[in-house]
Amino acid sequence: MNEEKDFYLRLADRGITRRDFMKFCGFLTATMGLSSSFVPRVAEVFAAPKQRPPVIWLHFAECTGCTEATIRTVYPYIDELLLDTISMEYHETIMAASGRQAEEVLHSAVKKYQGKFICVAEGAIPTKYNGAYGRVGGRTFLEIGKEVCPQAAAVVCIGNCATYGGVQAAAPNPGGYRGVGAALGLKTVNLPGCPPNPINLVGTIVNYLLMGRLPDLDQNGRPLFAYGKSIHDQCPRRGHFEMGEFVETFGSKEAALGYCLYKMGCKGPETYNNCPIAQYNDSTNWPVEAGHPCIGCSEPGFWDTMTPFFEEIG
Ligand code: FSX
Ligand code: SF4
Ligand code: F3S
Repeated sequence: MNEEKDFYLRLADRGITRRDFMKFCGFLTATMGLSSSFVPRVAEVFAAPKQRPPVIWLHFAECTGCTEATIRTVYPYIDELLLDTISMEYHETIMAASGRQAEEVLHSAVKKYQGKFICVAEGAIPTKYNGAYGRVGGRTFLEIGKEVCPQAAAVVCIGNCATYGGVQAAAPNPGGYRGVGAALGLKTVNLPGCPPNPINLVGTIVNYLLMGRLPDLDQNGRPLFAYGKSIHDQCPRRGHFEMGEFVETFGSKEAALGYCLYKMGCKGPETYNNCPIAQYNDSTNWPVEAGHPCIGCSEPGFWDTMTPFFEEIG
């Protein structure tokens, strides 16, 4: 009880009211596909966590946009909620240690939490030339991945790069970049997007803490709660698609009227993600709503299968 009281006091210090927090929990519960009766239990995961799972976050070949998306959210301070709920043992972007000291932190965290930690992997792994295209601390990404990932309780890949290779794996892909699961021959939970929506990482972790297991996945390793429906099937412009009302030039009257972006190359019919519902930047907007076609950033094979971005699906 005291722990819960302290939690709400800490939130108040950050300018978050209990009401704001419950609103966020309601949003998260709905995103996870759970009924509203779960809201108090979801709140409890943050306010009085029964366990704080150790997390080791690895960076491979990427732009760090996934980390940025997760730690830069402003409302309702998902980053702080997340860091209060898990125990981040290793994360190169936010840790104070560097160089040899950082290597030691990784080594001892893997040893201490063997079989118990969640490994969050960000970025693709180069597989050609013994992985020579990417190194940290003198070791290749491939070596690091092979050592750390099989020792985790679960590997959660964040972003299209870690899940399916992303831009690194685009043709001609000289380094032989692959997603982490394919590069290491492991089954992973995949949270694609370029960048992915941090709410889906939070939902996956809360699901784990609440139900004691990882969420149900589709055939591409993506949690069904977030990636179970196509963008097209959830799109507010869908009525225009059905009516044959299309944008054919950016800046046109049709664009201003919010017509369908199919003819501008929208890949929404072939892309599975919850962007229209969860939205980005604290639920203010998402690509199609902002007038840009979906470029298919949460699908396997993005970029190659989704380019040219501005041409109609063939
Ligand atoms: Fe990839 Fe993450 Fe795209 Fe970047 O770091 S999913 S390049 S926006 O963000 O890995
Ligand atoms: Fe479908 Fe894209 Fe048109 Fe929306 S804008 S209805 S996702 S084709
Ligand atoms: Fe990506 Fe399409 Fe959503 S481009 S962010 S899956 S709308």
